[in-house]
Amino acid sequence: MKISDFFIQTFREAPAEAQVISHRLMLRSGLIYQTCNGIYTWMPLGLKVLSKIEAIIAYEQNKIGCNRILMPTIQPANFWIESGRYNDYGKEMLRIKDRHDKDLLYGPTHEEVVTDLARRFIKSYRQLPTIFYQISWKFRDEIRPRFGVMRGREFLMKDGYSFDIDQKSAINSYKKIFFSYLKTFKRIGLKPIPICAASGAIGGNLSHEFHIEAKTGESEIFYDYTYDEIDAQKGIENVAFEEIEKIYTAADEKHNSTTCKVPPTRLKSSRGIEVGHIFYFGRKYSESMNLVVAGKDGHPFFPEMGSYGIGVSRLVAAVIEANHDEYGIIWPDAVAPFKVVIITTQNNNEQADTLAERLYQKLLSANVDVLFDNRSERAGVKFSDMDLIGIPHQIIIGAESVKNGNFEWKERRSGIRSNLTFDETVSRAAGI
Ligand code: P5A
Repeated sequence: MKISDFFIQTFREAPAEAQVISHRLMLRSGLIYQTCNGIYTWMPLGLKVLSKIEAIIAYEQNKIGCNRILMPTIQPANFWIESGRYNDYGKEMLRIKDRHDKDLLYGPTHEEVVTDLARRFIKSYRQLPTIFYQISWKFRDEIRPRFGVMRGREFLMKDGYSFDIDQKSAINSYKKIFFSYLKTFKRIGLKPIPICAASGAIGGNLSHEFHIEAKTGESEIFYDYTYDEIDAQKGIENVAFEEIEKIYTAADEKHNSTTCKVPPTRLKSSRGIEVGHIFYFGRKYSESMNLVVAGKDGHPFFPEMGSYGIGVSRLVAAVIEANHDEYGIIWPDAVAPFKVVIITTQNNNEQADTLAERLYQKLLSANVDVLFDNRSERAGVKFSDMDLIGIPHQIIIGAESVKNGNFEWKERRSGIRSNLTFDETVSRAAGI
């Protein structure tokens, strides 16, 4: 994409009410625009990042056999009356009446809708286990929307729902998602910390939150240092669930410093952003909404269910919280809106323009996601804009390039510069 064709606008300052760094950087680099309180428009640059995160999540979900669907954002109230949650949900639920005076709502989550779907399509134990998922917009009329898309009112969630014949099988599905989530977050370039969110795995509820450490995280998290050691040694996603469960983790009110058995020297406390939350809740919805399936012995039974959420739009903010410096965002390669940017420092120089255009065309044909900053701005303006929007690799065409046809390759994160020939530049870019 040539920047002359790309709708992008950067700002030197963020509004004072934007307090946390990710919110400030998202506004300054024009990723999002606040349409109204807690409700955002995703601008071209922001949408590219959001879509890349979405694609990674969908890929990992499909890989473990989850079925992607798309349920409506608007739901009938009667499902929620059936499940018993209509009144409990309170003011966070946006309630709507249609022209026939029917009660509708903008879905804050989809357990009810998916259970209704299952009671129409899942009739036999042979169809189990089944996992459905979607990536869709939710609305929660949060009392205090804040920090931009971190806590919005309308936000993008990946929500998944599992149906199993019994508890053993349900816990299996739960574990499958648990590990898939660890891999997903790592592929996005983050370090996830699963925090046990409920006690008594067997016989009751099971729940984990996935946190990303950041100074501005809304939750306080505590965990045994062993987690970091094991993760560094083997990668936490390669460790058995039972082993991970033995490592002490707790968030906020669940942590009790007097009863906690981890010695203070091994207890890490930091702040976390909750980017995922998974639940095993048994027959809560299948029973209340009468989802009945024929068993092997011919007897009908209520399937065991779980639900699994990732805050997709919140992840964009979390990635920035974990990847920035004083100049701006530093996107991990996997989710960068563009992987490389071509910057020419030589304005009104035909040779430089020709060289830049030739490189740009070559990178396009090599399928490189490239941005070409072809503005006739001062080099300093281009550098600070590109540092701000965080393209991870910069190819600089300077005075020397015009003479020898070589480029300077600069890594946004480390600042390391190298001199490369035309061909070396192309193959390095194609290899990212
Ligand atoms: C699990 C999937 C659920 O809703 N039902 C379907 C379950 N869980 S949750 O924890 O309430 O939400 C899942 C994830 O969504 C993100 N999230 C938000 N992101 C931005 N703004 C919000 N207001 C918001 N609320 C929740 C979080 O990442 C959460 O883990």
